Amino acid sequence: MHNAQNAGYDDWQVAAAVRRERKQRKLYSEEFTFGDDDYEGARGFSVAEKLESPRFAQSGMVREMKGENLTVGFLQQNGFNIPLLFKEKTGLGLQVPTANFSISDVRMCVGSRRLLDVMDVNTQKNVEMTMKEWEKYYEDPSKKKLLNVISLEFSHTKLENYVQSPAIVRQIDWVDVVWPKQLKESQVESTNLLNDMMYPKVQKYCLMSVKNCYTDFHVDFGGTSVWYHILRGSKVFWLIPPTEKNLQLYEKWVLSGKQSDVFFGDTVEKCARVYLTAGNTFFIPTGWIHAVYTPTDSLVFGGNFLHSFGIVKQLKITQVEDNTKVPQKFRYPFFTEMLWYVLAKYVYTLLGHSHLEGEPGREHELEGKPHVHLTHYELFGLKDIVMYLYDLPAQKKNVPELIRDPVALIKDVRTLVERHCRDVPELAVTGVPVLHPDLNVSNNAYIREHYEYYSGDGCGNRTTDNEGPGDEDGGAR
Ligand SMILES: O=C(O)CCC(=O)C(=O)O
Ligand SMILES: [Fe+2]
Repeated sequence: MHNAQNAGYDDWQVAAAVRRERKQRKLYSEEFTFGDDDYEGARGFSVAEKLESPRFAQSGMVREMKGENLTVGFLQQNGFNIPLLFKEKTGLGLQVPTANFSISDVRMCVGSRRLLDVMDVNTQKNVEMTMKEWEKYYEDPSKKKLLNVISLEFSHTKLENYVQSPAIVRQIDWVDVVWPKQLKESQVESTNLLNDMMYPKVQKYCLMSVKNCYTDFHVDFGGTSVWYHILRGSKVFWLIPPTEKNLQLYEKWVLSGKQSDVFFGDTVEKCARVYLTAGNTFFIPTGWIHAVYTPTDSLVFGGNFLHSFGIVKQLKITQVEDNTKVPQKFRYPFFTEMLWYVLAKYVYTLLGHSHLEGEPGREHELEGKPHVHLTHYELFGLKDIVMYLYDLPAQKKNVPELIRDPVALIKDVRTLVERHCRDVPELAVTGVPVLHPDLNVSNNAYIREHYEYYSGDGCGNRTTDNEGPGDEDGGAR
């Protein structure tokens, strides 16, 4: 789930991606002094030493909580700024398979021929292999390389039936609350080919790591927050808060191309180690810089999400990705389109005006309803989105086809911000999210007509059967 993922690009992008990657490689780690197959000595620091060093034995950087206390109300009150650790999954509304779930089970669920982006731990670069080859590697007692699978997104495979993300994530994830539902439902492809992607397909990952894997410091793409559940094995995280200073240092470190010589944790004031074991669930907020070590063979389920309590940082991280020239294929898919949908959904919810093609307004529903207060996270976030979109060059504004009139939408957001600028933070703590998934109805005859061909099998036959009359009724709300 770190940003060496989401491989998948169409033909016209390939050449550019290869060019960028070559450049990138130069930037990231000057040509390798050791053969690619040597994994001893290629690094200028010892992970073993970093695992021991008292320098990273800092406390207070993680908050331990009980599942039942991670609520929308908690986020409205506190935002989501520090990593959260849940020793047990009780109360999180999280569902995972039983602990005996094997790599072979994963293969049966996603298919032997599924292509995986596998990280070569030594080079921190991706190689491709099939699930079948991966299982063979995993079972091989005399491994010659250290390989790590951290970007197997398994939505739309059988595996998705065994994993339900934590309830809080489903309540705030922009994919669930603002992305047009019908578009998401038209997704059939289970790989992460951008060409076939109908929504940001980053919600469900299966991570399979063998003992001694190491993932170097990074920020998850798009400034996404992460949930991360250890089904089996254990993990060690080094965590660094995304202060202005640290993000600046991070950019410098990435651009220096000296990552394999310099342990980034050594260059910042505060960097803390956290040990996670089987049964633990970890939440990493927007922008936190982290590295991960795997002490024992591990199976982890996790997911990435954008949300309304971290908007300002999310945009800041996008800036960091621009500055460090992270290629498109390693970034949050449809990040900019998502911002438009976020604006449209706040306007729809609070002003009642619809800006989406085919969606009726709900002004009448709002008549006589009490004023809804926004948290400062949301209010400042919305202002920041408007500025961000305004500053983008025209060819990068990526207004979704479904947004009828982006200029009118921005105007409405300005009205909204004016109406809410005196909102009282205490009154914004209601326990109910302003953007409610139930308001994200797929009313949408327009989407159906225009995107129908995406949900076919390529022969003009529809292959999804989850668009029953129930869904269409939803549109009449
Ligand atoms: O578990 C790992 O090795 C890396 C996890 C992580 O930070 C990621 O996938 O983004
Ligand atoms: Fe990560």
